[in-house]
Amino acid sequence: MQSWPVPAVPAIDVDTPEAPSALTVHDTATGGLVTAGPAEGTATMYVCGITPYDATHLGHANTYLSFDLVNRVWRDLGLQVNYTQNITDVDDPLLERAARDGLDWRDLAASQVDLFREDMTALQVLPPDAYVGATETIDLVAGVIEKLQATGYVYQLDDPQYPDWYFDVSMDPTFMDVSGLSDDAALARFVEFGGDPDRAGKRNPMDCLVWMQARPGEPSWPSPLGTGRPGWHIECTAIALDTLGATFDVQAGGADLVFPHHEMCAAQGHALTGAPFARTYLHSGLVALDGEKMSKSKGNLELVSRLRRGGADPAAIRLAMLGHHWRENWEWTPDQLTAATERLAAWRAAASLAATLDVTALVTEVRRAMRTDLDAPAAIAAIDAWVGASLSIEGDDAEGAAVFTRLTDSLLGIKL
Ligand code: 5CA
Ligand code: ZN
Repeated sequence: MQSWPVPAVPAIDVDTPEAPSALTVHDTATGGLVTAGPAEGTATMYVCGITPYDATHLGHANTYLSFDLVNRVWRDLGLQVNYTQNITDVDDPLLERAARDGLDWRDLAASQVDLFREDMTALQVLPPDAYVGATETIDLVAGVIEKLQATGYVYQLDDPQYPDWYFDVSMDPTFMDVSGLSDDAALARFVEFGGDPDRAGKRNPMDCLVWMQARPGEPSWPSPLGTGRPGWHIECTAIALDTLGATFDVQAGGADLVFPHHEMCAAQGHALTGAPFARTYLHSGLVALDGEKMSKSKGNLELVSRLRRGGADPAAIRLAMLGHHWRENWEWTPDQLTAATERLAAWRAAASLAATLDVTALVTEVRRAMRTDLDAPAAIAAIDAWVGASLSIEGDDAEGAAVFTRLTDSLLGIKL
């Protein structure tokens, strides 16, 4: 596991009895707002991490920023947070890219993970408590598959060349509870994400691969299932259960992961423990560029690192992304960075005032917005109004600027 120390987040230190006393968020499985996290103690969250074959684009950054808001709202509510993120550091796209570019797949992964961590640090995204690579958990995953084999949930294909192992989706009654998709829609997405519905010998078309026997020239590890490597979904299932236990609070990722990834994780997790996998499933909106979802495979990317190299203040990049509600699909345009840079300058001017307008009402409004489905655009609007007024009217709150600085740092991750 990689060490990634979590920096201190300042307490806002203001009582706001009128703000909601818990976080409610939009849950994919129920399709409505639910309370996420316990009333006290430790909240637990698993966010699906990167496949490190190319640099962090604004779509990835926006997804980790969205769930950073969950982390920050929980902390502001006085909860401890136990947060896990994986690294899919062995998978087809990574191996294909390394082969294409004549690189060792391990070196490619390590360099992209370093760049991701730099970008996240610059953007003030709080790191996970456990940051776990798939290649570090081969034995753990093989053990989980053996457990599923013992209870009949996984089976070995009768294929003389590649007798791979599959999870039988028809065995788990909770399969499809996360996405609620129709069979046709689910099948189309299954294929889009590399599924193999027509492979001979499968019990059900949508059964997913859990252990792939070694292919020539590809990395593999010895295990009781044969020498090979784990499938994608079972990795996240195993790492989440190992680090957070059964029925943790939140599983999260971009909206592209609802099906099949999170559906499979949930069914496998339920099959393993008999309990719900996560209580709540959160999916952030997808970021587009030039009219299409930003994606490494299509190459229509704007990179956090490129914007930073071009002189953008990372706080302004973050503020530009926060201008979109976390569930919105949106398209990146450079003028958003210009507007965010101006907004940041105004906020910084207010943060250096000797006296401001009363800040307590603003703290209440920002907490209310963030605790109600992570409504960062509403929080920003409230701040803009307060900043505008404080800059034009003489206020008498001598503590206002200091509290305001702690408020934006703590809840929005914007350091003034
Ligand atoms: N390693 C898997 C998850 S286990 C994976 O999906 N990796 S990824 O590198 O492709 O994506 C990392 C995260 O960024 C995922 O949560 C994914 O949903 C999200 N993501 C990818 N593209 C976009 C996009 N254009 N907009 C928003 N989020 C995106
Ligand atoms: Zn995942």
